[in-house]
Amino acid sequence: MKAHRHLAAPTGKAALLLAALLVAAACLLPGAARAQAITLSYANFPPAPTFPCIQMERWAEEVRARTQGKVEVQTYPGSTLLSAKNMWSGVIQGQADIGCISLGYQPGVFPMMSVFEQPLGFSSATSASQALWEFYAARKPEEFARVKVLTLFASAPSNIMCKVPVTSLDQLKGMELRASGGASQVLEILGATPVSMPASETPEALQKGLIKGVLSSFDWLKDFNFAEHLKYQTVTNFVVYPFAVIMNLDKWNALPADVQAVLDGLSAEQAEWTGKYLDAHVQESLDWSREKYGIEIVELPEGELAKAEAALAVMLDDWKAQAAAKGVPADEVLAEAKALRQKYDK
Ligand code: 3IO
Repeated sequence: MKAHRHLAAPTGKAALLLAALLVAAACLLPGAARAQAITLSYANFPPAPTFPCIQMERWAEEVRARTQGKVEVQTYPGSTLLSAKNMWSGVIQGQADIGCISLGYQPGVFPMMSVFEQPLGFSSATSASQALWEFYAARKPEEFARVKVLTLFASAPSNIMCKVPVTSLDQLKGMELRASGGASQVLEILGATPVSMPASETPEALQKGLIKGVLSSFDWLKDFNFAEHLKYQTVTNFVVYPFAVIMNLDKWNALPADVQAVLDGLSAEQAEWTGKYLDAHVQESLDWSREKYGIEIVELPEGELAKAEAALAVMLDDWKAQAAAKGVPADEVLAEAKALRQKYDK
């Protein structure tokens, strides 16, 4: 017994030493940083395979890597934390730390940035996204004062995906098509019947027969599997849909300065990354849809597109009047947005 106790003492000391060494070693591992990690929730409204969620996952990974694991981002795609309509207020109130909004879902809330919902003629998601970010960074519009804007990006130019081939503008008369914001206004002006709703509610509307098609970018065909029912694609390139990634302001202010610097350092890059991802993905989506469902591209006669463009000129006048009524220097802002399109849309 005595010998046993005698032997047990050094074993206990060795165990303590070993434990101390393990703790010291753990401090050198990234796991230790995780123990004191900041966790941020990031809500998104459309399903996980769609581009707003693809860019969310990319952002989350970049943030993890660039903060050496100090910041963990918990992502919630598919309206699992906040729906499209609750996103703006939900982030302001702190139900999610970060959220992704499509500006067109809340007409009137963004009197300045809604210039990017107008028919400015952007030809890609990349150029529109770069223009959006540069404009925002230079102007810091008052309408975003209650949140921190982490990045901005845009959809690709929108086209008509439809159950029937649309070969003339006349055919649009009275046709129920889903859109939002500026894109809904386009449909209205062209005599169609816009049915405004978030992207995330569209599959159900299509299934119920409430709409004949949608006006958005071609990534929808694959990511919402709409190529199965919307076989006819009319290329119009009318408008893009601008998006913003917003963060709760108190949460932002509570972040350490080095983390804030990492997030700020990602903003412009993330805008461009997302645009490039989407432009490439639109091509993939079209190829996939042709292969799997035999979709058809319908060309509007040249004269028809010119006619549409001329009709849409009133949108800019409308926008200017509404923006000016809210104190926005509308002429200046419109000129800037157009100049940025020229700069990036080579
Ligand atoms: C869009 C929105 C959610 C998921 C994929 C998407 N591709 C293009 C858009 C733009 C749009 O139609 C919208 O409602 O924001």
